[in-house]
Amino acid sequence: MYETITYLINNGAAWITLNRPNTLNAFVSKMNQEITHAIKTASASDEVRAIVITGAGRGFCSGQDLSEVDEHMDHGEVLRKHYGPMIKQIYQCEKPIIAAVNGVAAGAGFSLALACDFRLMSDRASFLNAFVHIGLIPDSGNSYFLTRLVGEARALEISVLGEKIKAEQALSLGLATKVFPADHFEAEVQQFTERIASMPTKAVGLIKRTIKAAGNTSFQDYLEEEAQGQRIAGLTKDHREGVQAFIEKRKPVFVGK
Ligand code: T3D
Repeated sequence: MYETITYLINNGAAWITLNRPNTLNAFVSKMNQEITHAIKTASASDEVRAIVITGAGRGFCSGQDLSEVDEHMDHGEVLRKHYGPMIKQIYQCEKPIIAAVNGVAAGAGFSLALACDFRLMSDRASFLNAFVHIGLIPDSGNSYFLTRLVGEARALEISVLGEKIKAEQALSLGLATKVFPADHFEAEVQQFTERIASMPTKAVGLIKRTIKAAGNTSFQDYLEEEAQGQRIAGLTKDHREGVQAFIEKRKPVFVGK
């Protein structure tokens, strides 16, 4: 069904693999569209309780395919039409999204990883805010996410200097959630994903929503967002199961509803 990505569901998780390994999975507009579609599909599926985005071969994603760039291109329109909708779909997704960064994530590939909720990195992976090296500015939500993660001063350094950030450095900067040795990377990602997919999925989505509200609204509006979220969480089967399991002194079995 897809040409530039693969999509499969396994054990409650949707796995989206960027599949243009000869270019380290560079973006072409078809790939933007297919990722957007796959996230939408996963968001709507009752089977899916976590989403993983990773890359085929030795790279995660090298950003825009530079062989497709020419001087007649309106970069603003490319963003409005292709990158913006993809990043928005990720940002608005209520299910947890994990970037399994198996190799280099450069340019909009870095932005894609930043838009996700968790960034698991192989110790051979790296981030590169490559835009400045081709005379562009970070796009696809890059500065929005980066500034929130590392603060203005660091975001400026990372964006203007455009230096490669290795996995361990990414971890100490708060850009990576966890770093795993390349040899066990897939197994560790699988295990982490299973853990996330077995959580109370509705509550996780509502946690995402309230944390976003915390950074973007007044305290009064935040308190209202929190009250609305807790009301919804309190009506879930998983809330009842969590309380019941506590009383019965057993591990809860959440169903994501
Ligand atoms: O309209 C708009 O354009 C707006 C949107 C912009 C979004 C953006 O993402 S702009 C930023 C675009 N990306 C870059 O500038 C990164 C370019 N790539 C690199 O700097 C390096 O390739 C990497 C640091 C990512 C990896 O370096 P390395 O040494 O590990 O690998 P390599 O040898 O450079 O690349 C391997 C192959 O992938 C190579 O092809 P070949 O020689 O084996 O046939 C290389 O040409 C290809 N490749 C890597 N990145 C891209 C690419 N091909 C097309 N586009 C790429 N972005």
